[in-house]
Amino acid sequence: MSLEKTWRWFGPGDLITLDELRQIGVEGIVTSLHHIPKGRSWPVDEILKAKQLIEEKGMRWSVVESLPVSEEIKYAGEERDQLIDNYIESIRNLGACGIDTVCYNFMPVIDWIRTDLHYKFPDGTESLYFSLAEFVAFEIFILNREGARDDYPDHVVEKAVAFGEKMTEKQRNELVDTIIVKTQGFIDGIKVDGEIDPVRIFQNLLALYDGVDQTVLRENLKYFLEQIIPEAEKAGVRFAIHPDDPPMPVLGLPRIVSTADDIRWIMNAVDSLSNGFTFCTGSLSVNPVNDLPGILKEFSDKVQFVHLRNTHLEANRNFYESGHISGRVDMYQILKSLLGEQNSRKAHSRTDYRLPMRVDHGLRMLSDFNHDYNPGYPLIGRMKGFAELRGLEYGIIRMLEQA
Ligand code: DNO
Repeated sequence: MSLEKTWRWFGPGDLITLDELRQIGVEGIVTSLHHIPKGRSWPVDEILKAKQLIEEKGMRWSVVESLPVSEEIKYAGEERDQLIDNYIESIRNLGACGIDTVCYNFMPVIDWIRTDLHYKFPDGTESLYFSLAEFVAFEIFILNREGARDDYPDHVVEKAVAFGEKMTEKQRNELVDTIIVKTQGFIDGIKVDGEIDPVRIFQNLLALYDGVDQTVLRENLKYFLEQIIPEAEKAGVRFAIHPDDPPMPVLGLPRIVSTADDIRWIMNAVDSLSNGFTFCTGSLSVNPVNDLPGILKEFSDKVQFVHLRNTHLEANRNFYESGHISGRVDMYQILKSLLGEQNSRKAHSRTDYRLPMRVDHGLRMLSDFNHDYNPGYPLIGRMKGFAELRGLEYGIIRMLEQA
């Protein structure tokens, strides 16, 4: 039995249509109600509208990504309980509509981070790059964050300062646009509307986390899980927390979904199959301490959603995305384990045995250059990854059958 082939689709405004996805062989859609502001509950009629659009095209709404968690829940602001109530209402409504898997994250202030959205390979394709030194320069020279210099190793700060001191106005604007506007705008991250200076928005958000360290953030996550997971169980909805990207503390803030220890802590905080995680190979693989096959082995029964993508790690925690097959992640091993996990769940009569998998990101190539796709989400590059993974999986399944 193959993994369920899913694809992240950004709703009716997506440049890629559901009809096109069907041609590629997509079985299930991963999407969110992007038009509903973060914090509001999702009404049944809105959920059904999206579901119907997808089902009319012969696919199913496999996973919600994301049901965004408001900042107030993460830093325990005054409105936290009200926001959790709204969140629970969304869970009940999703369950009532038959949507059974939800991906979310608990990263303070900023979701995924890249510093270059046009990293060029010699063959003409483009990828996404993260330079820690450039990000630290953003903290020191653009956010003017006190303490940034003390939070990173000296050799990284030196590089950041060398870059920052020579940074032109154009480079500065590009970095702001990349880190705050382009990578966050299309997901459920920071929204920058109109005249407001994105840097100010960012600084104001950061200030709200004053005093939030790893212990506090973990407690806030536990508080949230203790309330939502019992409701998710009742509604028949499984939650899948997404790892931090990149998996390390930044901005002087803790990140608590970066390593095997973190995952263990979260799984123990509330023990339930509804308290699961998204096995995102791309995010986890850029922390050198992470042993992906080991993580998969230890927590395989809690994987509820899979993101497959590969990376290449350089010195100083810099990395770039390297497509799907080649890179740090042993895709053969990972796919083989995931297929084994499905079989074992089936043998144990679990209803959640078929794992939804989406090709995460893709290189920009060929006609992708003629379109303004969301960064990391081009059509042709993702389709190439999709085809590669599908072929690799087919080979593994055949091999297992013959063994
Ligand atoms: C970007 C992704 C994120 C991630 C969400 C999950 O491409 O890494 O959008 O999927 O944070 O909640």
